[in-house]
Amino acid sequence: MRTDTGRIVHLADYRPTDFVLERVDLTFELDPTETKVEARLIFHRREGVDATAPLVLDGDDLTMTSLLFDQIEMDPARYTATPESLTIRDLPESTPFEITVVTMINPEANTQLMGLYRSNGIYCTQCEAEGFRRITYFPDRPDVLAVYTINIIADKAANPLLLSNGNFLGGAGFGPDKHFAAWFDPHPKPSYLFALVAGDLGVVEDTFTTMSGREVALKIYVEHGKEPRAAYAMDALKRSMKWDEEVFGREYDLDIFMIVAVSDFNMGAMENKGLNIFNDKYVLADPETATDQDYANIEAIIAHEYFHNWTGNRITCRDWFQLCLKEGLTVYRDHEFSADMRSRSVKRIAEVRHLRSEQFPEDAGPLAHPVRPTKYREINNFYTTTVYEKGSEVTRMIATILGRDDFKKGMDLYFERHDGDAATVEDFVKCFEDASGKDLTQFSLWYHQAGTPQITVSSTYDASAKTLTLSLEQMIPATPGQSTKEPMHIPLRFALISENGSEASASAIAGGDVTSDVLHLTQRAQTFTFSGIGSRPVVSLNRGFSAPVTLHFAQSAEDLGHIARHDSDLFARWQAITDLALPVLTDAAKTARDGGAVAANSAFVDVLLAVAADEALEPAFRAQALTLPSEADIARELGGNNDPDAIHAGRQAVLSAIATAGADVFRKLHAAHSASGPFSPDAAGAGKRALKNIALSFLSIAENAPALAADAFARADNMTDLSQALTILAHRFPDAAETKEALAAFEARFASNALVLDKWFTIQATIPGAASLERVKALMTSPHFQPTNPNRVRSLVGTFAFGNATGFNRADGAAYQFFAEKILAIDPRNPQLAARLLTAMRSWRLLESGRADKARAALATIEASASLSTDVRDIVERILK
Ligand code: 0A1
Ligand code: ZN
Repeated sequence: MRTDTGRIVHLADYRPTDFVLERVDLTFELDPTETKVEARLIFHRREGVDATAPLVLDGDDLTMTSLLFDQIEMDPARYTATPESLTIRDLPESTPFEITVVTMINPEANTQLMGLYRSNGIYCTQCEAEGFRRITYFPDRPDVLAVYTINIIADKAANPLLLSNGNFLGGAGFGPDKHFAAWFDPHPKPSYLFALVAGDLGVVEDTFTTMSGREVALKIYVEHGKEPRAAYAMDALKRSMKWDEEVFGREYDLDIFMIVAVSDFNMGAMENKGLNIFNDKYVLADPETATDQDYANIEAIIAHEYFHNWTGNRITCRDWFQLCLKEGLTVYRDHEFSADMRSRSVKRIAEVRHLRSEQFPEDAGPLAHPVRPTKYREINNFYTTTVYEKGSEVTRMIATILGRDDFKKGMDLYFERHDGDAATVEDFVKCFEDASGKDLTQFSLWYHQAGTPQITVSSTYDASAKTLTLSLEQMIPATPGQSTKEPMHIPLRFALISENGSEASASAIAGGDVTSDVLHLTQRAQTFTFSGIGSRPVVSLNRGFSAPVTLHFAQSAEDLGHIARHDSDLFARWQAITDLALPVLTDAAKTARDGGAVAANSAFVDVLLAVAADEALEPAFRAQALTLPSEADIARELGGNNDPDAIHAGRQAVLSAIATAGADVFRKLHAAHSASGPFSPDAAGAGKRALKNIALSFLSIAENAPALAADAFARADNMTDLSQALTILAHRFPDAAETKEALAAFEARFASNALVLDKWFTIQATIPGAASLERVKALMTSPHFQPTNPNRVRSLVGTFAFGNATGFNRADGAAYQFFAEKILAIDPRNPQLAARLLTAMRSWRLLESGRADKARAALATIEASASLSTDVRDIVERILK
């Protein structure tokens, strides 16, 4: 484990390497505990670099067994090798030279899952961000691009499959029991895109013919017997390849594209050139074992990793500060892909829910950082929703400001100008400026200023002058290291909706820049005047969530109801429903806290039920509308001194009021969508199931009995319906006999399917209430729980900490202490996993003081540990600061 050195990396210190790497030849002799890695590296000194400058290579926990210089053993006086670096002196001034380094590594003992490790008997690698240096000494940074040749030698019976990046060169037997394979990747790449896989796996094969007529072999490798569950991933891959050609003009560039699913993986998946490695959770699906959400995730992540081939691999990042250059852009691309494959508005609603529940709290708390940070202590901690999701929103805003055509021109220019480069955010933005002629200087603040902009809006209508004025003021909150902020360029899509629902057209505008339906807020305070407005319109602002901001716009319930019923932008309709719901829910939380009886506002309930019953609206949208803001949303809205029990109780009371008032509507919806035809994982089928299941949830509340959900559980013919029914049973009726039976039946039926049992862990870990801590502790002793597998840990401990506000924040602080113990136990084994889990405590300051004190004490326990990883130390210190 890398323990903390306190070293901080600054963007301002960037400079190119002293030596240019020309070629990389690696030979792996695989062995579970003693793998030999021979690296032959050809370098030359960069022009202008001091002739005495040594070559310094990165390492992490390495043991070197030999070092040759131009094929001859090197004089030990000329080098210094430590586990963390190899420094070589007295090197030629300008001629190329070859270094041959041999290191010995132990894949079996690699529990961090960085570098070369073994997962269920499969050798695999994870090199982003700094895992390659755990394999061999190397200039392990993204601006060092080279062409790689890879030789793999391994026991033939145990490892019939030997894979690496690029195209297959050939293979043969090697001694009595071994064989070897050689791979060559003609595309220069940084070390973080290196991959190797060896083992015994099943394969699903297909082909794709690219737009220029080349046939590409597609292979998805999974554990034997799981091949049928990879069919959807293959379908998603082919659709991704086609979409990237049609929408971005990007063609695949090798003869083969491979995906390998492994069961131990720290993140979702990895875009290694030509050889993506996936967390098996994001590959395997069939109706019996995967929910609609699983299918949607698989589609999105397969697309995301594939799209990286251009945005990330062909054009990579100069340094890790530029991470959003590949991640924000690639998330934007996968969002657009999913929007094209599914319902655009429903997809947008889901994106915004995710952004608000994950990124907004990050941006408002101690871990806030700019989309393009300027310093880090541990790069692994910067794979954040800010870099990914806010980074995507920033790209989306460029598209909004430029318009479709100029955005496309800018993207084309980026691919043309920077193919083969390790580029920067500035390079990216410049392409859009050059393509459109627009100045994006002010806009670029989105990359540099952290914090979610808060916009206060007011509107006045003057009937005699026929004018509407909109006054807006922006405030960007202070964030760690940034106390003052400059006004940003915020593009707000809008419409003025007249009484009959049509969109009013404004004849003249004063006060600022408005281009078609986008209002450009660029000053701290700005007033826009629209003239020629015959009657008072309702303002629909930030349509489609054109900017990732929070609006404070005191619109009347009538106006919000008008938008909820009439806006042609479905996202805006959903937003209006949310805006109606939030005050009802915050009032309910306050009332519950004071011990009063909660009464849900009937105007809100009427709007909600009208939307639910509106057959003109797609089922998936109606299901989204009926999914009230979460407890975390309510906590955020309340802003501080929060009592999770009161928030939960208030929300439950509002749900009950809706369930009672809408019982007839829900009964009809449930019946109408229950007749199941053949299962299809597409968006239409998923939408119907979502609406049916939310209706079932309200009906179960109205009836206050488990019978309906138990019946649904018994009749379910797919995992979405089954897991939804089980969730209703467990969360609503945790002590009912029906629930116990269903949990036991589920466990028995899926006892051999770890991914499905993760759902069983999650459903139980998120049962509200103080008793859940004991439940989680008991589940950790279950034979299904594997403490070394990240998916298992996340599905039990992670969902408890992130998704069970009442259980995790129980008033006596016992769950915080339990959590601190778990973090300290996981850290030495897998620091990345521990650090990510720990971010669940980032919003502790928003809790009421009793809980906040207990949370701080638990965090202090972690901080006091003498041997923390850099990952955990970085997070705990920032959270406590
Ligand atoms: N680049 C991957 C995410 C990823 C990052 C780090 C990893 O290991 C520490 C693994 C994967 C993506 O965006 O999909
Ligand atoms: Zn990515």
